[in-house]
Amino acid sequence: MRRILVPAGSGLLFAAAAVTLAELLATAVRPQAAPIVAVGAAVIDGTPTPVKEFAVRTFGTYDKPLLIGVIGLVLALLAAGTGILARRRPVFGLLGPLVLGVVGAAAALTRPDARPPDALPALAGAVVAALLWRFVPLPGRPEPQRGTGPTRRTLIRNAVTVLAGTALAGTGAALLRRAGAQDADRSRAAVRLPAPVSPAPPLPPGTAAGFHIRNTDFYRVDTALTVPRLAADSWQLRLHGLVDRPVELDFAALLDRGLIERDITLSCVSGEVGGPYVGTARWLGVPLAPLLRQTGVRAGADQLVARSDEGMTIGTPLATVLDGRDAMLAVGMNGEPLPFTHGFPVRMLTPGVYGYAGSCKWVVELEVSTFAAFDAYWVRRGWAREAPVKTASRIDRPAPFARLDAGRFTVAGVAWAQHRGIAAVEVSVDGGPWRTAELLPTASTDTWVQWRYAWSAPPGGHSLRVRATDGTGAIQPQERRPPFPDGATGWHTVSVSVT
Ligand SMILES: Nc1nc2c(c(=O)[nH]1)N[C@H]1C(S)=C(S)[C@@H](COP(=O)(O)O)O[C@H]1N2
Ligand SMILES: [Mo]
Repeated sequence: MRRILVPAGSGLLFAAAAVTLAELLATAVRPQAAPIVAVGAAVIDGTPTPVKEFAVRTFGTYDKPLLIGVIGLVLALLAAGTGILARRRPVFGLLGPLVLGVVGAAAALTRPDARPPDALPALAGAVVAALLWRFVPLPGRPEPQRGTGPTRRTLIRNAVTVLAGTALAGTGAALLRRAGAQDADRSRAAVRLPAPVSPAPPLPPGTAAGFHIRNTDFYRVDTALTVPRLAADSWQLRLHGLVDRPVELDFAALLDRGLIERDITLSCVSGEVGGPYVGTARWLGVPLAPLLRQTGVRAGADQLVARSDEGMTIGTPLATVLDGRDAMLAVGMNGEPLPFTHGFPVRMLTPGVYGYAGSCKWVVELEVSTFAAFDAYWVRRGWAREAPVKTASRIDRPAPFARLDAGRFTVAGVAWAQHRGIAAVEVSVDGGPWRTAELLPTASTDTWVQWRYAWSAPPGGHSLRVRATDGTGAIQPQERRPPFPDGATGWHTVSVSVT
């Protein structure tokens, strides 16, 4: 047993030293170059979309910590195995770290916006692990000849030294990372957003609670394994491509252009019928269309490609951005600077288009391009190039399988068809005739509409079903279709029992 456990432990110790060193170096190079995170991001990228959806569905927001945990576990098993193998075949002590280092470096280099130095942390970690293994004997190491090897005492002292060095490097990495985060926190705390030159119209009287979703409750969907923490003071936006006058803007210059304030509902194409990936906030931002026009968009361009700091690409039809809707570079959300999770310091926002095709968070680059020349991240994975939001409606009250008392009950929910607006919502009980629900007032076609329906609930099991009609008069389609490739359709149905 000891002949297995001791070399396995040494393998783990070398791996811990290598990964910790790589973490420390990554704080200098850039956080996405840390090997475990880089491998995680590469796994996310390479995972077929249905598997990704399954993971999100099954594990919710825990999908990413879980992925990191699994990668850590696999690495630990490989390291322990290498330690055991290396006891008999010393060459494994060199090969193991180098192979793992190359995997980590390759993962870092396949990040969309990778630069050569991104390979350094993983490679340096691997080289150091191999050197340690070669020159710093730990317990469990093969002895060249009986009796000539270092004493047990030396071996243990070596192990303790490597462990202490690892702890030191780990502490250093944690402190540096914290300093970086504090920098971003400080920058966000220092942001003073000017008052809008064009404020949002006041909410019409009669809007119910829950119209705006609090920032902490707002759904979050992105591929970022670690939330990017950019500082506003060093943020820059590059607007280039098929334009006559490319520009670069910093945060102050962006704010100087004047802000509009709008209530806009954002929704995710991966939302299931009745699902939670939709929310409304009061956004503050710089209108995008005038900025684009000033740069002189060239004839033939039909796509605006947004790139984020961590390498996401999101393509939006130029015609959509320029058609007069309130497409913006948003800097504020519900009265505060954007939260880091929602794109601080700047995100794009395109009302009427699913998030993956119009609302790039942590945006640092806008490229005027063509659909023929470039496929954005999700388009390469089979999702639709253009993604106008489909008309949808949801029953929020009663909850599925609720038990209700017989008598009067107010059925309530939301419906959305951003930029077309909602003209009507109807409710059907037990497949009976459609009855018109009451729509609470709204100020814009870009937001969801709250609705309610007074139901006299008779005892028994019942199903409630909702459908909406959008501003063009089109009824929400009944056919149940999954989110892939351009958004789910179908009527939300809720079963309840009344006693
Ligand atoms: N940089 C970046 N922006 C992104 C994404 C992403 O993964 N990375 N996801 C998009 C998707 S799929 C959606 S639905 C919205 C969600 O925005 P929220 O997280 O602020 O609700 O952001 C979009 N912008
Ligand atoms: Mo999304």
